[in-house]
Amino acid sequence: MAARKTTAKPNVSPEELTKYYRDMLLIRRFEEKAGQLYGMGLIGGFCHLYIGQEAVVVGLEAAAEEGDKRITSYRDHGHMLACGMDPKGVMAELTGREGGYSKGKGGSMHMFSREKHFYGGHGIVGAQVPLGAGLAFADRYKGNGRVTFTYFGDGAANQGQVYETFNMAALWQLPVIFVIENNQYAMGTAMKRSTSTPDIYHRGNAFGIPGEMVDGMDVLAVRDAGLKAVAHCRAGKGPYILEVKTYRYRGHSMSDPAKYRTREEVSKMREERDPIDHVRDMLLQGGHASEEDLKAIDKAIKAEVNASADFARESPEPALDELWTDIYAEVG
Ligand SMILES: Cc1ncc(C[n+]2csc(CCOP(=O)(O)OP(=O)(O)O)c2C)c(N)n1
Ligand SMILES: [Mg+2]
Repeated sequence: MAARKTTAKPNVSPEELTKYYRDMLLIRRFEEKAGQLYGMGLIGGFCHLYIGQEAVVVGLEAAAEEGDKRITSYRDHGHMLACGMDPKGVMAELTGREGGYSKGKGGSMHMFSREKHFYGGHGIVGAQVPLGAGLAFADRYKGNGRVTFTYFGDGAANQGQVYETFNMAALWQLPVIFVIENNQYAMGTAMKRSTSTPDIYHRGNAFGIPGEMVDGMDVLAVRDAGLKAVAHCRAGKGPYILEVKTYRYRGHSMSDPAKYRTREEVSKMREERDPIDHVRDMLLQGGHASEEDLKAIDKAIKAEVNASADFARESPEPALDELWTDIYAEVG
């Protein structure tokens, strides 16, 4: 794949580049494995894969600091892995096992980690947007300098609650980055059939929230935009919008008939814009890694992903009395 203009002279160390490569590849291989386990009947219910969109979370995590928060929709496995949650716990949750992050009771769309400041995993489209502003409100109240990354899709961007949230976030100058993961489809509906303008990064104009468009297939472009947004929030200037243009290679969920786009459209993206191939080319062309080095990384990641699948399969299903636990928070 040809090198892209945006990163012709990248401001990145070989170590950072290798880390982004590794982190994106972990998500890709993990998701492929999840797809396989789903096909084998080991994962029930909904399962929305993130394949193709890896540069978005890896780029933004590179802009985050310890203590920053993240919250997203149901297409959430990539976000969990990128913020350092354990692949074993994620895979075990996908398969509904006791060793999962929600003890096997949440599944793909409902996992959380206080330790990693990951606040879900939300199945209702747009629901995480006001929650993300609430997390940022708490941080603003405490004055702790933390930022919340609130991710949602192009489809969710047409929801009314998003604009109520924009208003409050701007009014109270909340340290929240609204990340619109524009993968160009909302289930089977192409953006041009649902959305009045081709770009949505300016939707904050009416509220005085700055926004910008980012190439979501380029991890460095995402990281740089993330750093700018984070600096804006930490300086107390209020919310920021990043519309990150990306693409999902797989269906909306595992039960997607995929009749709304051509195979050619998907393969063109895969061949010409793949975010992992892009970094791979940069590593090789820059002389920072050899084919053997990259093979070794791939091998180690496959082993890690296989270990997560083995852990998931060996972990028991939750005991029946777990039905009554973790329903209400303990007070006091
Ligand atoms: C309130 C609500 N309406 C409808 C749905 C069904 N639904 C699930 S995902 C989805 C599309 C959302 O698309 P987008 O926001 O672009 O996110 P993507 O799946 O592309 O990541 C819809 C309509 C839902 N879960 N919640
Ligand atoms: Mg979408």
